[in-house]
Amino acid sequence: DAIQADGTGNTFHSGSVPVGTTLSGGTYQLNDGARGGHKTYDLNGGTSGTGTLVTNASNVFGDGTLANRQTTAADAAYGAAETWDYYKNTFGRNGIRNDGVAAYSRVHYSTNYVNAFWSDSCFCMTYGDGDPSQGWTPLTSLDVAGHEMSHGVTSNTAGLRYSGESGGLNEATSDIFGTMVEFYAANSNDPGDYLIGEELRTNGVPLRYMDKPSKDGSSADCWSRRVGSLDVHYSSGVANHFFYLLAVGSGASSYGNSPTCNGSTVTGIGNAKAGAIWYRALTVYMTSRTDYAGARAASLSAAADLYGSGSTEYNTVAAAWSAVSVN
Ligand code: ASN
Ligand code: ZN
Ligand code: CA
Repeated sequence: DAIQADGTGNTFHSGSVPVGTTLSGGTYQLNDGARGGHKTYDLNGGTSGTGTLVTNASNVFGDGTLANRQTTAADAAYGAAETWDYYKNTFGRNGIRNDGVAAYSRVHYSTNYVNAFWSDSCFCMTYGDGDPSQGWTPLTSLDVAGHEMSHGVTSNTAGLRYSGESGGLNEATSDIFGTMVEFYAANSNDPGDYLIGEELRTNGVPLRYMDKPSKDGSSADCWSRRVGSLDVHYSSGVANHFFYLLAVGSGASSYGNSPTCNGSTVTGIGNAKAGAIWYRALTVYMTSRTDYAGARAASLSAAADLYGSGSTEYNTVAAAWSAVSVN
């Protein structure tokens, strides 16, 4: 019979961490029975199917180096577990569909693949190994795992369409909750920040910046009528900037410097309240066609429900949207 056996993962990005495993027929599997039975598979360079379930004779997966192909599998398993726990322990959400059923993860997708993605059709997450010759490490950091799994949550709640302004809101939701997962995990090798993918490049340059999204050279800091014509990973900047201002505020901090678009000053209300407002806005008020004006209305409704209309939290939501030119 299969029994639960908490294992150890020696990851690439997050050091030595616990991973949920199952002992079956004398072999340990990367199969997390405590979190819906989340399994991690090795695609071994393939691009379809599940490849092989990651198993080992001992209950230790990976050695922290890329010479051991179970190392990135441990990263993926850990990221999925922290994301599951974040949603469960913060919002009482029992998995991506809130039905207790796990997704699964696939690592070693294709060759030199510099991306990761969520798929609704397989109900799974997939990670490339990056491209060492271009300075990219495997795409299995905590914030990326949280980002991809959160695409599943968005898909099963608001269903934000992946183009135009709703597409930017979809992407921002993944950056926001990927970041909340990174803070939740409190991993000393990959501590919380408001950068996306800061672990991925050997030169340390992140994919995106929530404090001032335009630092990446392409993302929007402020809403304008043309924002919906940008790639969704750039129109997300407006909502990422909103969230940063709501959580941290506009002043310079150890996390960055976040100038507002209207010259105002915003005092942050912290990650816990900002995250709760965004989660309620996403799961109760947003729909597939919600745009930036609709996101302002949705998050104000959420803040009113949680903290009261006219509360400091409610007023900060209004001020943070105005500070990114969503009026
Ligand atoms: N990693 C990307 C994302 O999750 C993949 C994509 O472009 N959809 O946004
Ligand atoms: Zn995304
Ligand atoms: Ca990060």
